[in-house]
Amino acid sequence: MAIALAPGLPHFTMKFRPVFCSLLAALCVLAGCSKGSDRPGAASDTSGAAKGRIKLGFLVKQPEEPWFQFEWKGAEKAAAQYGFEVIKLGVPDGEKVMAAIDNLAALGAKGFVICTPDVRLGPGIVTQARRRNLKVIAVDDQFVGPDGKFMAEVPYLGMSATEIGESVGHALFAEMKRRQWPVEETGFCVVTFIELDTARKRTDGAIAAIKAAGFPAHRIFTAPQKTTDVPGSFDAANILLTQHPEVKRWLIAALNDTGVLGAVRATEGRGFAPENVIGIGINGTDCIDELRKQKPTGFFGSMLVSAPGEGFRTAELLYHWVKDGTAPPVDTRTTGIFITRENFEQILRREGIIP
Ligand code: FCA
Repeated sequence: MAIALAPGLPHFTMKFRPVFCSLLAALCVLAGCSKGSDRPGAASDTSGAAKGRIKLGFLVKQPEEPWFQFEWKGAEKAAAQYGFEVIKLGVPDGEKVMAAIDNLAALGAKGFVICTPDVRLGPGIVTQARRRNLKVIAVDDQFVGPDGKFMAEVPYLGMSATEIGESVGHALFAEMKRRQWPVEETGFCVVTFIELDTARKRTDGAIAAIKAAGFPAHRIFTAPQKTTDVPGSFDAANILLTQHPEVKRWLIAALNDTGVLGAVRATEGRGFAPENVIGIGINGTDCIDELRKQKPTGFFGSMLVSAPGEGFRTAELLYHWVKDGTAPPVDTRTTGIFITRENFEQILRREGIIP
């Protein structure tokens, strides 16, 4: 494997360079969310006991994805530990992001962590946040400026995308070898979303690693997904499978578990038996139900990264920044652990991701 499979999560490699109820209800309507602690878009604690506490927002692009629900859980843990309030909002588009920032300010919040629905919203988010005197930390998807470069002035925490992608490539190749698949009957389906840097780096990493291991370049096929959900990747993979009826066995990679799940569903739809499909995802949070299925599917495993760990750490960094003026590290990267049906319950429990 290209990355060390370190024993505990969260693993943070830091690169320091010098480094209330009606109003809330209105906010939730505006942000397209609902109230309740474990549901997407759940709102903050607005009880009397919470008055006077620091309030921080945690905004995520896809609140329906378990990854982001686990990030929220981590942020709530930090809130409980440090005694601040976390306001969780789903922001699936730019309009919802801007409305959420205004409403956070109206609620008296001092800052927010965000996984933006579009990295090119970065400059607008920063301008709006400054105007409202809110501090911002980007999580998962790094802001991109008008010049196409990352906005290094905005503290960021995210995956070591290339390394994690490479680990997927290595693990796919190793499993293919273990099953003794003839290479000439095998294809590598890579569901891509190149618009997003962290996504492109992950799939590029998987391709580079499998090629370096000796898998032929002409048997690697990319399938661009239009939307980063199961239907988006199902459609992308389905087209690819139709174009390559000669392929008898498929290796599958994508930017995350959701991407691989969609492609695995596509192979099922086209009659591939689970033993002729090896899909390896990234996140480790969005494949729990899949790996718990009694009968194995083509979804073989995932690179687990700690979503609760990322949620906890970003919320904690923001809290210290607001409360003590301690600026967060500008760039923090997390690594992964390979999980399969054999070990996932044990590892997820050990990492405190499931009880
Ligand atoms: C992106 C993906 C998420 C998760 C996160 C770390 O935002 O869309 O599924 O992988 O990076």
